[in-house]
Amino acid sequence: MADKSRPEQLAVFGAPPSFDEPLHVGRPNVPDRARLMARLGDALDRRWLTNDGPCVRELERRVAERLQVEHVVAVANGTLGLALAAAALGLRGEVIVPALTFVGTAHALRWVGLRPVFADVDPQTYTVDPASVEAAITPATSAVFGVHLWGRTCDVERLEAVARTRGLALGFDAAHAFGCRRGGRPVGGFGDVEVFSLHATKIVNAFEGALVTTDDPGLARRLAALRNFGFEGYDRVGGLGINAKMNEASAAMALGGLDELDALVAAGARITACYEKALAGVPGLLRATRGSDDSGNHHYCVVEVDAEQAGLSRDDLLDVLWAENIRARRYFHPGCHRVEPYRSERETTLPVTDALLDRVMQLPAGAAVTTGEVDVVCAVVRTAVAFADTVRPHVRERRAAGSSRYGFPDAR
Ligand code: T4K
Repeated sequence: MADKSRPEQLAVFGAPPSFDEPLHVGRPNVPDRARLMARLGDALDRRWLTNDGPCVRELERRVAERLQVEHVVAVANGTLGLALAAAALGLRGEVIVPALTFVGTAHALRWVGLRPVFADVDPQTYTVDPASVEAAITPATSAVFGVHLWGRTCDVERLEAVARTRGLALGFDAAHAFGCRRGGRPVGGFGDVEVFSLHATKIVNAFEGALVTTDDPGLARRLAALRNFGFEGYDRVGGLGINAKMNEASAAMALGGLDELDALVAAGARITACYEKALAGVPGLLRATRGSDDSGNHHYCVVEVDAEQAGLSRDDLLDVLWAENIRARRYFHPGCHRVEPYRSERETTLPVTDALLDRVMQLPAGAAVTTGEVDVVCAVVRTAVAFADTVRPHVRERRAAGSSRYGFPDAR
């Protein structure tokens, strides 16, 4: 491991970068290849490649068992999963969501003609604040969709109480929360419906894919029809649908991830522990706490940078990391309420969300990262903060001159 203990050893000052190849935050977990190839081979032999095939059915059955939920409907991706969930619930008008989420949460609702209304989040858990949700309810509101951001579960109990008393549907974007539990219960059975993304960057991935979970048989039936052009049987189209089916290759990939889920969580926990140890005591670098009833999947490492205490802003630190080829990300900047089409539609002020969006940064984490790589990331962070007075003017000068590498066009 290259020595990065002095500022002149940092790549931002011209030293060689820590990594020759980019170290990404979303490096996919790749399951056992032999088993994956065997499953793919079986699918090819069967000549049944999509349309509710055996791998999809096995995935749905096994996930239902694991998550202790009655129905699982596999679909092509999380965005379509959210859109179909909203359509199957028969939502109208406004749906309250946090703005601190991937833009896909809001876009999904918009594609089915709904208006996302943004609520603020809790500064400790980063999930939607039930009090802010209540304040955003209008006569046009039909539902609340919480987001279990970075595997931190929403305040499900308070949101359920709000939904019940105000007569609203309740869904969860559980894109980040496969394998997470709240109060001992697996995420998947909360609210009316939950949607897990199986995008390549998620703990279990299907290349692209998603799972919609519910205990409501009617909802599950509508979801199954919606994902397949509205077909309710041969030649029987019961209504509007779309093609949101999961194919067999995707399901085979997801089954491989599911086989390994416990090991992935355990490996991710080792990475989390490594970050916690190596970053403890670095001034201005905060890790949000987690409630004792909330157990995560250890797929994400998110830190908040307090610029005053660290002597560097989050963006300063990102420039230092990117120069090292460490592709940390400022998810989910600038926030859904500050991107089109939502920005032009209504002025939304969300003090906690806005403050977090200036401070948070996602570091490479999860089972696909090694503890050796984490040691390097942390060494760079520690040196940057320890020599903040030297680093800060330098990176800011580079940024002003347009030489920041963060998000540069050929980032891959
Ligand atoms: N709700 C939430 C809360 C979500 O986070 C997402 C998806 C959704 C809903 C929608 O679910 P899906 O419809 O996607 O199933 C990426 C993903 O495309 C997106 O799926 C994901 N969230 C989001 C958090 O990340 P970008 O625009 O940041 O992608 P990109 O290309 O910059 O890649 C992200 C990082 O992963 C990079 O560091 C590169 C790395 N990467 C990516 C891929 C695809 C790899 O190392 N290997 C890969 O194969 O959106």
